[in-house]
Amino acid sequence: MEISALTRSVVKRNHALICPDGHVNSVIPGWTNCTVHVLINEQMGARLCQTLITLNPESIVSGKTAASQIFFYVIEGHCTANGTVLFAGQYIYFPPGEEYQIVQASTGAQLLTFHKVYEPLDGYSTPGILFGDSAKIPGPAFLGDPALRLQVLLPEDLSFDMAVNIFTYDPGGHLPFVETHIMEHGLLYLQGQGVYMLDHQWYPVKKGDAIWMAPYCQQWFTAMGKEPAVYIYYKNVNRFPTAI
Ligand code: UGY
Ligand code: MN
Repeated sequence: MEISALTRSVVKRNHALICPDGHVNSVIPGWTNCTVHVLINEQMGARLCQTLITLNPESIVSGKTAASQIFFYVIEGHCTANGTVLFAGQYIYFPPGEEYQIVQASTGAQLLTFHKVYEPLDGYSTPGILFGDSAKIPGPAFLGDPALRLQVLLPEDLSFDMAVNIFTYDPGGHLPFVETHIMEHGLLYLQGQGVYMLDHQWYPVKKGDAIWMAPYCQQWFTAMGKEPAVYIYYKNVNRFPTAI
């Protein structure tokens, strides 16, 4: 029998692991007939928001982006976003001030969102709405290791202040060193399993788990099991690092 008083989820000062067993629904105005789990937000100390939305044919996810841009990624099933049909692995990015509407979803379709307040940059215009397909994004070896592949889903130009990447690790593949960096991450496992080291604590992780890493949360991962481990993650990029 499962013991309901146990979970792998933790919420710490500079990182969190949120596993599906702890999910509780939120009601979001404008997002109707769907189930929403807010996995990461500023209440934790984060400067991004990450949600997981489960849809059905009656679902409507609509609104207008305000200060924050929103990135939607289809994890499973299909839906129609601003008139374009999106299948698993496809995504749409909305900059601030844009109306979005997601309808006609398949039963059980799942969407991941990343939200970040947009920081304009002198000399660069705000990006436009962007559709993409992860199947068409190349996945070169990461730092020369063919066991790790990194796909970069958003253009790497300075008008963007956030990156969304998909990282694939063959079993046994691992980050080449413990990362210690200013950038923050929000992450969702799409496949497989492994062990994450966060701030010198070790966590077994698997498909469906979400992780928040604050700036300077030390991080390392190794993939285990019989299939590649895959996660999609957010990173703030391309802006001046300090107000000092
Ligand atoms: O982009 C990154 O910082 C990435 N290598 N971090 C991570 O996967 N934890
Ligand atoms: Mn990192």
